[in-house]
Amino acid sequence: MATKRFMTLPRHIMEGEKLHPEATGELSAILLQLSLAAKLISLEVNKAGLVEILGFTGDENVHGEKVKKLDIYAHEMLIKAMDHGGYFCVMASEEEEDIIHLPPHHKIGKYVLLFDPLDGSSNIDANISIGTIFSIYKRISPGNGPGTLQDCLQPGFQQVVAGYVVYGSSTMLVYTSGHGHGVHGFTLDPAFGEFLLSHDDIKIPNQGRIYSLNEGNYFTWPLGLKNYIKYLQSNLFDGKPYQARYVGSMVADIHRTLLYGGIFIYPGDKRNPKGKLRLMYECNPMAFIMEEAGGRATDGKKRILEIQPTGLHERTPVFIGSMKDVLLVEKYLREGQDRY
Ligand code: AFP
Repeated sequence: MATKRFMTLPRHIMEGEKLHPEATGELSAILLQLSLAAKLISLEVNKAGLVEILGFTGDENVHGEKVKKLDIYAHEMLIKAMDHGGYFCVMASEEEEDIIHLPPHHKIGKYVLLFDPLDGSSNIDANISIGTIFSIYKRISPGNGPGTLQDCLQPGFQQVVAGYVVYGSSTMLVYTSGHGHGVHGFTLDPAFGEFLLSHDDIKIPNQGRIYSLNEGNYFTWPLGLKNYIKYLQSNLFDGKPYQARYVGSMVADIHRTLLYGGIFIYPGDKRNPKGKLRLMYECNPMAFIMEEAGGRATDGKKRILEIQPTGLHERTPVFIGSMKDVLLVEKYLREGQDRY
C-alpha cells in the first residue's frame, strides 16, 4: 500500500479493487465519478457567498420547501456526472418526487443511486457545513431495461456502497463498501484537486461524551427521551456531564459523531411520529457507515438497515452513534413505553 501521505482516492480505490478479483471496476468508476461531482459542488459551495447563486430560486422542491440555487446545482451536477457512464439503471434524489430514469439511448447498468444532493441547505447563507449523501444498491428487478421503484425501495442492509461529502472547513469524502472493508475518509487538497486519504479505517468510540439533537422540540419528545437527556445532563462522565452539540446539518452532526463518538438523534415526536429525516437517502447511508465503523443506528427499536421501505421519501426516527450510547437511549425509550 502506498504511504498514506500520497494515498489519493483513485489509488485507494484501485488498491481496494485488487483485494476483490471478482470486482468489475464499475463501483470504482462510480466512486471516482462521485468524487468529481463532489469537487465541482465544493467549488460552488465555497464561493456561494461571492456570487448571486445565494438566495432562493423561488421554486419549491417536492416537500414544499423553498429551494436554494445550490440545491438545484448539486442535484443537476450529480445527475450529469452519473447518468452517462452506463453504471445505473435508475436514480432517486431528495429533489425529485419520482424515480429518475436515464436519458434515452444511454447504456443501462446494474446499480441504483439514491442521493440527497445538498443536505442542510437552510444553513448555506450562514456558511455552516452542509453535505451530499449517497447510497448505492444493485438492481433487483429482472432484465436489463430501465430500473424501477422496486429497485430503489430496498432495505438498507442491501447497500453496496454508502457515503457522504461534507463541505466544511475542508471538503471531505467519507465512504464504505461495508462487509468489513472499513470506513475511509479523504480530504480534498485544493492545491491539486485530489482527495487524499486522511482518515483510514475510521472506528467510532464505543461510548462518547456528546449528544446531538434539536432541544427546541423538548416538549414534544416521548417521556423516555426526556429522561435519557436528563440523565446525560445530571450525571458525571469523566467528571462532567455530556456536552450538547447541534449544527442542524445532518452530515456535519454525523461526521462529528463518527469521529468523536456520542449520539445524534432526530426522534419521532407528538407532531411527527416518524420524525423529519429521510430513510432512503439520509438515514440508510449514514446507518451503513456507522455500523461499519462499529456504531449502531436504530429507529429507537429496530435497526435502520432492516426497515422495509414503502416510499421513496419516507421518514424515520433515528438514533445513531456510539454503540453504548444508542443502546442506553433504547433502554430509556423502552422504559418510557412510548408515553409522552
Ligand atoms: P435543511 O436541508 O432544511 O437545512 O434540513 C436539514 C436537515 O434535513 C438535516 O440536515 C438536519 O439534521 C435536520 O434537517 C435539522 O432539522 P431541524 O432544523 O428541525 O433541527
